Amino acid sequence: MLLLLSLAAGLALSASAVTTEKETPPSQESLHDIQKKVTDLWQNLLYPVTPGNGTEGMIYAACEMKPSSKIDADKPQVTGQVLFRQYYSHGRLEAVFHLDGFPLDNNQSGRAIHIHELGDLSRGCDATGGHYNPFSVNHPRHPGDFGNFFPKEGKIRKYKTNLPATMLGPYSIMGRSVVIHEQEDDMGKGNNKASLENGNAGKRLACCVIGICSKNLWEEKLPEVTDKKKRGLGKRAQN
Ligand SMILES: [Cu+2]
Ligand SMILES: [Zn+2]
Repeated sequence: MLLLLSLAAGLALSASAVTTEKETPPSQESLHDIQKKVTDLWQNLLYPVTPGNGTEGMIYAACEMKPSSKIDADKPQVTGQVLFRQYYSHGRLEAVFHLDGFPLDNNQSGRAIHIHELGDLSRGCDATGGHYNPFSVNHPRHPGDFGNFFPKEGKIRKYKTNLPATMLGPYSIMGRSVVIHEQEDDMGKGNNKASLENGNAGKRLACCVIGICSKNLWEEKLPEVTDKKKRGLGKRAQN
């Protein structure tokens, strides 16, 4: 009898708990908790990089630049790396551009660098598609529109922070490509259709696919691109 009574009481309690749940909208805390669980799920699905494995919650990616097989031999043969890193789960993307193979003349035009939609290098850089444009906006508001880079002594050495692209979640740039163009990006001011799609940056000199990496390359290249004295650029601000 006692057992029956306690069972009945238990049922009544759980019934009232169900009723309360139905009537109360989810709290801010539980919404935040759900959001975190979804982000963690993405993280676990996409990256084998988790806090505690020596990266301190930072996610690293590398893109090993190779000249397009379709580019003429007299054009710059660009090699080097574009490196990315981002704190999980709410950090902003940072990038290191460490590229070689440009003419030694310092008065050459700027070179556009973008993230393109596809990580397919099968036809030189032509199979990488257009600019990665997950939100259907005009150039230069695509997340991977990095603007123009001006080589010095044949090199690009550049560190950028607070970039709008991301390595996390459904709009991750992982597995997509980075493309460097022969010409300067008109930043959407060219008064034609192509300007709002790709900045009229011309031929694709070189490209690469963005992939997960360890922190080793960052530790190697970051001091080199941030140490301006070592690069002989003095105090002059550079794009
Ligand atoms: Cu491009
Ligand atoms: Zn663009």
